[in-house]
Amino acid sequence: MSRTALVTGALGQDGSFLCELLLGKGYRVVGWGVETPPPALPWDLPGADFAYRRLDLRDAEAVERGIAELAPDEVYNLAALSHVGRSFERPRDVLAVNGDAVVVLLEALRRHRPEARFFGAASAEVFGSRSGSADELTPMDPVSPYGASKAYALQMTRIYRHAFGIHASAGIFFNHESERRPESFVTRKITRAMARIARGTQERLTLGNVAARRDWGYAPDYVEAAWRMLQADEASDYVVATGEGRRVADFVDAAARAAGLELSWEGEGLDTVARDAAGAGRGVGDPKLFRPIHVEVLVGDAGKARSALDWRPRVGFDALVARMVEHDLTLESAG
Ligand code: G4F
Repeated sequence: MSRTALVTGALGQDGSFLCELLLGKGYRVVGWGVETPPPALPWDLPGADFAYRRLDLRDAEAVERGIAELAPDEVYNLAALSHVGRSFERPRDVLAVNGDAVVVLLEALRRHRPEARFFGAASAEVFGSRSGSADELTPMDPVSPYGASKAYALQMTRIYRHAFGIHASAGIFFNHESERRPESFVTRKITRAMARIARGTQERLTLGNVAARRDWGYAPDYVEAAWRMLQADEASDYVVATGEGRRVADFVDAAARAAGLELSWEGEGLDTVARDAAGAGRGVGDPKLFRPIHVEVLVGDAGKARSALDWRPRVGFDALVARMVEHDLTLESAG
């Protein structure tokens, strides 16, 4: 009999890739989310056993009933308010969705389905800025409401594992991107802008802190790690990362090159400008895009996921950027 997986945040970047992965493995998949589904889903394949339900995780009664009725074998919690910058403007909503709602789910499992396996998406933001790379033993020191909400959820996941014996794992995901990323995140903002600049439909790109260094991987690799965590005998926490840190400016350069442009940089901070070969400013600083507190460097050490789960990122930085730019050039050509 096929296993039933519940995926929260099913229509987001990670949720959609995970639904595809699970359907490909023959699971019956139920997605929960707060969005209205588009007429065609990316995983609308013949024979796919998928159902979507609008459900807000802050509604504890609906979650309890939903878990009791569905009796899932695996639960993947990917629902989140995931924008770090915006979390400074909506801290209470962020804590409710990314923190409290995780406890609502874990509590529903404890009461109605304790044998189910649970995956929670934690985040590199739990660490705050690091000078070296972070692993599972690195102390948490979040500096944004988003990071604090994820640190709370991660710790509650550990508590449900140790106190109640729930098979509850957390993936401490570093940045993971794809052609499904919304433009509110810097990578997709850059690749769409470079595609438009190359096609002459956009003049320039505005940016915040281009010196920030991130560890960027490809989202489908990360949801594969989540699935592997729930197949392991023991639940645990795992850093999921590539181990390579690049600056936002490096991402801009790589995306520009992939779109056929060559940029050179001048100035620092707000005065940073990236110019093209003709001297036109194509990347410029915007004070609104700087955050109240910056996390300058986030790089992860995924050694534990490598050895315990046999997990490795398959798509590296250059291939990721090339893939996203190619997708966005095609979008631009299609009009
Ligand atoms: O793309 P970002 O908004 O991602 P951020 O803040 O690193 O968060 C992402 O990764 C986390 C894991 O490390 C996740 F937990 C989280 O949910 C999300 O997926 O920004 C990346 C960097 C930041 O330093 C930001 O300040 O880019 C800098 N940046 C510079 N200009 C910008 C911009 N970020 C955005 N969103 N937009 C800009 O114009």
